[in-house]
Amino acid sequence: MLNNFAVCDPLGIDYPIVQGGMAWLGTAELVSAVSEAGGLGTIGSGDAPPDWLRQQIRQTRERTNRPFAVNIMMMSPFLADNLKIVVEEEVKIVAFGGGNPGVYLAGLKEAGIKVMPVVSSVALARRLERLGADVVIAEGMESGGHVGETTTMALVPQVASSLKVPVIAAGGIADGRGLAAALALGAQGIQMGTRFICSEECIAHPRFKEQILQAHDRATVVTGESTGHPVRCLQNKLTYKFTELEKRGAPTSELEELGRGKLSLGVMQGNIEEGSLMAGQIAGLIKEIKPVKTIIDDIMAEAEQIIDALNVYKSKG
Ligand code: TUI
Repeated sequence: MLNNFAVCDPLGIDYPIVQGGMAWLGTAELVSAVSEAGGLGTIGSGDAPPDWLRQQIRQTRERTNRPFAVNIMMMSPFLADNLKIVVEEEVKIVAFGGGNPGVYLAGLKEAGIKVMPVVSSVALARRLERLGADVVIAEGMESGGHVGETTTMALVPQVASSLKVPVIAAGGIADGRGLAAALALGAQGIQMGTRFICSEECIAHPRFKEQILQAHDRATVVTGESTGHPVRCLQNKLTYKFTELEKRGAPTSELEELGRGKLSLGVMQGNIEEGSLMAGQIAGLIKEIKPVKTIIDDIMAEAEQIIDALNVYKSKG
């Protein structure tokens, strides 16, 4: 049985597996299932309003007594209000994505909240550690959704070598091989999004889950580079249209208009051609919808087996 992960004690979890705080999909159903299974579930507040967030926090607590996190999206129009909600509701762990949360760290620390920012560069990781981040999630460009420019393979060891706090690897991870690899790179755990979308508990539309199961290794594309907010999604009619507009040099306002409301259209309403299907490059590895507990147990067992098996490379004597 693998143990001694430096992220488990501070976060109060059994296994070093975090569920990424996905907008629309990181709801009480998925979050409580991940936390009940011994990982860390994360409510994805995305650009949802404060009432929704409060309700999800309360619903999660009705379903589990285990720790969970709330992800605050830095581009949210409700950023300030949602931060108030996490303090009021006494959430113990806050994750951040999509921007630099530096100015909010001191206030959250004062409220006794553990802070876990997601970063895509060493510079920001260092800055946030200095400001009090408890754990840093280093996310490679293999991830779904808003992405940086560096791969997990290159980013994780560089961040791990630069920080004292534990690092969690994200981007391109969906099985025990990914966990073992992340540990080899100097991380203390993993965060996964796409793998958890294809769980029984995730409320994503079945057609979106099916698109992930059908995906191959090159099924995702990054659009929006011209807007400064590159996003990785499964390729479909929407991404073709977006790419065409970008090639023609369309203004950011037109691109933003095209993107508006498209995430819920894709992931909740199941419009797989016109909607935005945010998913990571590892989608091609995911072949089955499983219960969350099975996903987590399988990953822990597989990682342990791999770590044992790696001993074949040691010479005897
Ligand atoms: O945040 C994510 N992934 C996301 S957020 C999101 S919501 C969205 N919807 C529509 C368009 C765009 C976004 C969907 N997926 N991952 C965490 C993450 N954060 N990855 C990279 C970063 C990041 C990027 C820049 C963190 C900080 C940052 O700071 C820039 C700076 O100011 O230094």
